[in-house]
This record gives sequence, structure tokens and C-alpha cells, in this order.
Amino acid sequence: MAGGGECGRQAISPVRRATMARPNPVVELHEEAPMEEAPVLVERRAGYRVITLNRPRQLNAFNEAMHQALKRALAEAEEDADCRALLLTGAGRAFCAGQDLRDRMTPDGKTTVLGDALDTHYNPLVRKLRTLPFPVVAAVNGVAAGAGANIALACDIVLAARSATFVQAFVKIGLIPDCGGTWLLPRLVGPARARGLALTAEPLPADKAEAWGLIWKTLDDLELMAQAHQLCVHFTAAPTVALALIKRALDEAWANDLDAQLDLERESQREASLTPDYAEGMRAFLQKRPPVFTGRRAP
Ligand code: T3D
Repeated sequence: MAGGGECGRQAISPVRRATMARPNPVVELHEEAPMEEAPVLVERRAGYRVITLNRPRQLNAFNEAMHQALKRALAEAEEDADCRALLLTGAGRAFCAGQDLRDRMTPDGKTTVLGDALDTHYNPLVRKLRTLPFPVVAAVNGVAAGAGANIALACDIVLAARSATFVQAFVKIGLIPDCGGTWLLPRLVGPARARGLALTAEPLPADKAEAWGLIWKTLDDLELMAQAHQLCVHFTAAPTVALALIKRALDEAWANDLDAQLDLERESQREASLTPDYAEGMRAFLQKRPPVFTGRRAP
């Protein structure tokens, strides 16, 4: 995204992180509170983590506790040198219904002036998802509405269950699409469809979202999670530094002209070519065998 370079500076660089990478075959379930109460569940798999938004009775709408827990879970994933992919999904029948609207109305019927919530939570969240030094796969298991829709779209690869829908619900309560929606939508589906979605809040079924280029793939409901895990497993054996450099280059491309992008590609390619994964990829190709990528950079 346009701010990709800027927010990249706040994150651990792909290179530094990859230097720390070590193989980790451990599979463990990690929760910070009892299962039914934790607003976010974190599961550690071999080489990747699964983060589940877990307020199913509220369709996984964001409250303060969920924001805090998600922030912590993402920071821990980023600090974990063994984590080479992330799967983000929702518990129950929804992916996420955006902001918990009950938190935005006082008992005497007054609404909250917004702005700070975006600065404090939503904008850093979107920046973090875009700049994590490994791929983030969204498994959209059901409705994704408001901020929930745009947080899914901010992930690197969006897989959706056939029954899922994407709803730019904001206008129904007098708001505008946030979490990067006004930036992402026209880029993903073009201006006409972006306007239609944002101005009408019409739910977009997953099949159509795929046909419009809003998401990567729609899958049968029962296949979604298995396919999402399979993709993450694939990424755990991928050249992670190159993946991080690809993410950055594609985001910065939106703001660059061709000259600037060619320069960025030169620098990124130089960085990629210094990794042991590049040498391994070359050797494996010439020796006609599958490569064994470690995700590390040169010591
Ligand atoms: O405020 C800020 O910080 C600024 C940032 C804003 C970002 C935003 O996300 S603004 C947009 C917020 N989200 C919405 O406006 C979506 C509201 N929800 C809906 O439109 C619908 O619930 C859905 C289209 C998502 C799903 O519809 P449906 O018919 O499948 O389910 P439902 O019956 O409407 O909802 C089921 C329950 O979830 C229901 O609770 P109940 O009656 O069973 O106790 C409903 O109230 C609750 N729920 C759904 N969405 C939210 C919610 N509760 C709180 N906040 C929600 N966003």
C-alpha cells in the first residue's frame, strides 16, 4: 500500500527477522484466557500461527479487549523467528462484523466521536497486516462486514467459504469505509464496483468477490480451513525473505512510477540474491530436486 514503505520502518525488517529463523517442529495450542472468554485464540503450528477472532455471539465484532489481544498476537507472531505464515479466521458463523457497535453508544443514547479509534487500533492493525514479514492468509469463514471486510482484504491472500459475504456496511450507520477500504476497493475491483459496494452496502457473495478480483479464491465451506492450512504449510517451506520483499514491492508499486519501481526491484532483487534460499533454489533447479528453503538470510 502507499504507506508500505513508511510502515515497513516500524516493523522488524524481513532480513533481520530471517536471520533469526530456526526450524521448529513444535505444535502447541496457546491461549491466554479460558477458551470461551479469550477474544482471540492463538494456535502455534509448525512454522505458522493461526489467529482466530473469538467473539462468535457478536459475530466477532471488535471491542477493546479483542483489539488488545489481536495486537499482542500479531506482535508475538512477528517476534517469533520460526513463524513463516499467519492464518487469520473467525470463530462460529462469521469472520468479523467490524466494530462492536454497542461500544459506540452511551447509555443515555449519545454516540462517540470517531477518529481516535482509527489512530489507536484499526489503522495500526491494517499497517501491521500489510508489513508482517511473512504472508497473512485470511480464511473468511462467513460474513465479513464493515472493518471486518476490509481487515480481511488487507491480508495477503484472501480465501473465502462459498457461503461468506463481504459487506461494506459502514454507510448503513452513516459512516464511510475505513481500514483502508477506500484505498483498497478501487484498486482491487475498479472505481465503478468500489462505488457500488461502498455507497449501497450491498452484500457481495464470495463467488462474485472472486470473479471481481476482490479475493484470491472461493472454496466449498467444508474445504476452506483445510485449504487455508495447506497454503500456510506451503509458505512455511517458501523463501520467506523473498516473500516479504514481494509484499513490499507490490504495496509500494501503487505509489511509484515505473522508474522508481524498477529501482525498488533492483534493490529487492539484490537483497533476495544474498539469501541462502536463492543459492538453494538455483542448486535445486540444476540438480533437478525440490529446494529446501530455510527462510534465512546470509549470516
Ligand atoms: O467505531 C469505530 O471505532 C470506527 C470504526 C468503525 C469500523 C466499523 O466496522 S463500522 C461498521 C460496523 N459493523 C456493522 O455495521 C455491521 C453490523 N452488523 C450487520 O450488519 C449484520 O449483523 C451482519 C450483516 C454482519 C450479519 O447479519 P445477520 O443477519 O447474519 O446477523 P445479525 O442477526 O444481524 O447479528 C447476529 C448477532 O450479532 C446479533 O446479536 P443478537 O441480537 O443475537 O444478540 C447482532 O446484534 C450481533 N452483531 C452483529 N454485528 C455486530 C453485532 N453486535 C455488535 N456489533 C456489531 N458490529
